[in-house]
Amino acid sequence: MKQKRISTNNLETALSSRRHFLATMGKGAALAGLGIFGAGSDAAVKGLFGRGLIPAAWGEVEQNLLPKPDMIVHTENPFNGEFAPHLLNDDVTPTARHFVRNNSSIPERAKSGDLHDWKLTIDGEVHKELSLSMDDLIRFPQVTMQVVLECAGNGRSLFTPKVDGTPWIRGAVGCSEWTGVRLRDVLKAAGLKETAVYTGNYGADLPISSGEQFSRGIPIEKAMDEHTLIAFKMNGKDLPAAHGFPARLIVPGWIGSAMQKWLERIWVRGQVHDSEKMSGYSYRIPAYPPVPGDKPAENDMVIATLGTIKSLITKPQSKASVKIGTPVKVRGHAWAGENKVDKVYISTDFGIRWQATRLIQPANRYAWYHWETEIAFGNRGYYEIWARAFDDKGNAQPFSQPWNPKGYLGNVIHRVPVMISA
Ligand SMILES: Nc1nc2c(c(=O)[nH]1)N[C@H]1C(S)=C(S)[C@@H](COP(=O)(O)O)O[C@H]1N2
Ligand SMILES: [Mo]
Repeated sequence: MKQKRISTNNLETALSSRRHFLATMGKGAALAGLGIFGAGSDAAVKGLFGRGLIPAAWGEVEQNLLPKPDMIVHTENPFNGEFAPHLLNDDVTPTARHFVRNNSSIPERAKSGDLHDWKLTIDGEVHKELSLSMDDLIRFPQVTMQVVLECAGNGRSLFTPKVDGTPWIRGAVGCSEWTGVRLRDVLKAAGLKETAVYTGNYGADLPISSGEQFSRGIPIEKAMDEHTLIAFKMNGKDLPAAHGFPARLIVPGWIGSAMQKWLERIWVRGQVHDSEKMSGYSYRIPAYPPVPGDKPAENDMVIATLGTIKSLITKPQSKASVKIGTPVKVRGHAWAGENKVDKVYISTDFGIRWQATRLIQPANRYAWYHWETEIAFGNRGYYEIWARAFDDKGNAQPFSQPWNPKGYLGNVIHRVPVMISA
């Protein structure tokens, strides 16, 4: 694990883009090599080339390194990949272990870390249309917080009957540290009209084949929440290409698709945003539990917004084999949308008996909670460790989950098989 960590750190540096530095350092610094030095402390790179000799191309190749090591890659274009739960044990998810979910290709600007001419436009139901450069944006008060980011489709492969879409297992979730400015400060600067009800968020990624550009939105109340951010840093470094360089939304407690990457425009709307990805069966769930396998009418679908109560077992690793009587550390995370996690219970006998775990409070609201306990098995055999989280509003993870046509918001309990030997 120690060894792994080291390579992870290097990778993280390599993945981080070099641009924000360029923006803030002004024109003189727009020499590519200088940007690389500024962005990081990649010991491996410095060791190889020495200060002053790093080729500009190095950073550009490395920062776009996908897949990340040990990633389970579902598709390469668009790029979609996740990690097995035991690789997500860190308190704060390193950039190198954060899943990537793209609906289309990563924009060229993000790949090259180019801020030239980048502007964030705020228009629509505002008194004053804004067109902000990165220099303008970073002048708003900055906020740093850890936030759980989970794809609404995480767990999709666990639905029965099977549903279409990227077959996420359990790893399309992470909790990294994000730095940005409050969306509400920016919206206030533009001056919201009375008629503003929703945002329509647009990024620089264009569709790979046909259809509309990926665009989603959030209600004005959530946009004006003090925790909703326009982020430009992930884990202390400029946003990597894959995670939305140069800016993205962070909408705590909501599904990942609300967190627009490669952000370029926030269109303040006088109605619920009606883009393709807000309509039909996209990021929408039935208003009632349908018969599994049935396709409810489009009119019966409602927009998916909040995340659900959920937990992940990050230790032990699936299929670990352990000797009778040896203490086993069990650990994981839990999160609950906008609610609080109240407790996490585990069972090692298929749900007959349950025991409480020690719950560790989150670093800040919307970060994930951690939980841990130690158990020993008194007999040999095949066991499963089950974890079940409860929130403060009376919700718990189900054993068998209600079905929906696109496999969104799955939160069935996590089960980790272990073999106990004599
Ligand atoms: N512009 C843009 N933003 C986007 C997406 C996208 O395809 N394009 N995918 C969304 C979805 S569905 C998720 S789950 C998150 C994933 O963020 P990550 O790749 O940083 O983990 O980004 C969201 N923001
Ligand atoms: Mo997603």
